[in-house]
Amino acid sequence: MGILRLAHIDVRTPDLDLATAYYTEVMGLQQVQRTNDAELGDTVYFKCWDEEDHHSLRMRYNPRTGMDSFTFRVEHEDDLHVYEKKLADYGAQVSRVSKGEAVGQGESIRFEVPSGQIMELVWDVEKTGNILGKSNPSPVPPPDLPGIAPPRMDHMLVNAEEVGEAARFFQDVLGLRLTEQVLDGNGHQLGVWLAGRTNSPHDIAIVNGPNGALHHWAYWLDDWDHIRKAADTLAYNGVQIDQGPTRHGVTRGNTIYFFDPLGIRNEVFTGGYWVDPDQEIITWTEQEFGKGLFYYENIVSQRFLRMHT
Ligand code: M3P
Ligand code: FE
Repeated sequence: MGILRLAHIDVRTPDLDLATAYYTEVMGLQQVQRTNDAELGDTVYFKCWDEEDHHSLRMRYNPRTGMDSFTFRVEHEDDLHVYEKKLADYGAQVSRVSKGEAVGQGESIRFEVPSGQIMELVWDVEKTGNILGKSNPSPVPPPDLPGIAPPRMDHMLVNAEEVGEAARFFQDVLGLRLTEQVLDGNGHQLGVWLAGRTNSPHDIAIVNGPNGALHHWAYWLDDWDHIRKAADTLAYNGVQIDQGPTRHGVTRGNTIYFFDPLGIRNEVFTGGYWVDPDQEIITWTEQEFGKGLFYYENIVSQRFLRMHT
């Protein structure tokens, strides 16, 4: 049993048309569906070209930018019962979302993580397939896809006032594996990187900051050259770049951070190392965290740490 991977992120934006133009034309995502129901209001679902699930991003109109929730997929249908019990034992309030209540997924469980974000676990996701199909698929997408066009979403980062408490929850209750951590001089965790069943260095990271906040989510690109091309696409379209293109010391990944037109931080990410389940944890000290964040620049940028959604 266990947590497989990040499934989708659900956010609010004060200009859904502008956001949709950016996420389709500049980021190069596929728009899956636009709905307007009584509960959610005007809502757009997006996915990347190589993703199999119905969507990986839900954006709905709301005057206040923010994250509604984030969802991870579990390995087996029965895992939801096991997690429901584990979460109740931990003291979390767990609610069931029934099939039919959310677009693209069946039954799920919802709860608040110790750092205040709303999280869902789901097994039953609607599999709509990638754009290549399963019959003699081409190995590459059509060359004329607009924008950056990442093949898939990779990871997300949330903030926590008590990183240690949040990390213990994700490890002990949800069973994610710690791959890297940043410790202050007293041995307290300032940041943690956690993996599900993937072999990537992180599916979610948690860094010190206000409870409930979303710092960014990241899309995977296949290599450094695609990161360079993404920087060209971003600059050409007048997108505000936050950091990069550069390399992380933590995860070793190549990266660019930038803001969508309504101020949500996005990242494109590649590289990183292959993580085996028995890999020993890598620890960074607070003094070396500048290199951990941005290896070439060796800076702890205040905008980078303080700005969040
Ligand atoms: C990443 C990553 C912070 C560190 C961010 C690191 C916000 O986004 O992908 O490893 O301190
Ligand atoms: Fe990241």
